[in-house]
Amino acid sequence: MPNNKLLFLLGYASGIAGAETGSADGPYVMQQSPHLASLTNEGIEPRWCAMIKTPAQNPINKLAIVTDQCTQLAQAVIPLVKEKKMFIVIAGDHTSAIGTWSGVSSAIKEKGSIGLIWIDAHMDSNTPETTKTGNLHGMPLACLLGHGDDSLVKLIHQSPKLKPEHVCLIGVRSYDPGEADLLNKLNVRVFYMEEIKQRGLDIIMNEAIQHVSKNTIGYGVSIDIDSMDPADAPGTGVREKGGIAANELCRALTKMAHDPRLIAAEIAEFDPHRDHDHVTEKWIARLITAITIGKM
Ligand SMILES: [Mn+2]
Repeated sequence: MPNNKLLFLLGYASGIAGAETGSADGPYVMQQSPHLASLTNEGIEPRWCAMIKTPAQNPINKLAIVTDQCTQLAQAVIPLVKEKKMFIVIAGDHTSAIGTWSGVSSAIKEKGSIGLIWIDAHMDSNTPETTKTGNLHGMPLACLLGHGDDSLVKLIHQSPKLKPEHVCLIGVRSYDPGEADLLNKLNVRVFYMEEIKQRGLDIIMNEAIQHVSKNTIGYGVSIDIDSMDPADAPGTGVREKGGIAANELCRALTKMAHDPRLIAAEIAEFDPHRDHDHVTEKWIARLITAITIGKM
């Protein structure tokens, strides 16, 4: 349809940075999804422009592989940002964020800083010093803030990619003490799940958008599937009870659809092997509709 809004999609088919590797298949399932294809009826024309894959050989050096994947993703993102094309990254493990937002910050760095809303059950702000599992998918936000392995922190250009005052987290309900200390020390705004239950996601999202728009030239949103309640969206690796209702998240995201400050979005940690009856897959299509055209 000629009047449809063109939406560029990039897949990050990696699961090696998590405890389980099933999320590597998430982008492929979305690429084939009839629910995603049916967005053309809603006025969205999805166009896949990249699919970054983990090399098939035995992943002996995960850090080197993640660095390589994220470099490829960042390089795919840069021209889209420069041409002001709206895009969404579909991942895979959440290390995608290091590639996505390093690319965005590199593309706009002469003009100013970017803001980022991180919607997640976790903080993803561990460092090699504070992590209990060693899994890199628990570290991407720390890397973007300038803390972590050098190859990820300095990906594409010198760190940090994000200033702490331009970042906020929404939906946090499970975290390690070390990562909470880091975010506290950096004075990053965290909207914990309790605050969302008390005040409502609608108000929180308005505040979050204001927060990340202050002194930035635009903002992005990185959504971990585990931010949603696992009763609604079970298709993810590290489920945490008591999350955001999927329809509430959709409603809140519609605020971004007509906001010229929104640069890009990312949806990570979809594990199709843990999904039931394609329910999470359907929610992802609805999240995309909400962000792209502001419809529920
Ligand atoms: Mn995450």
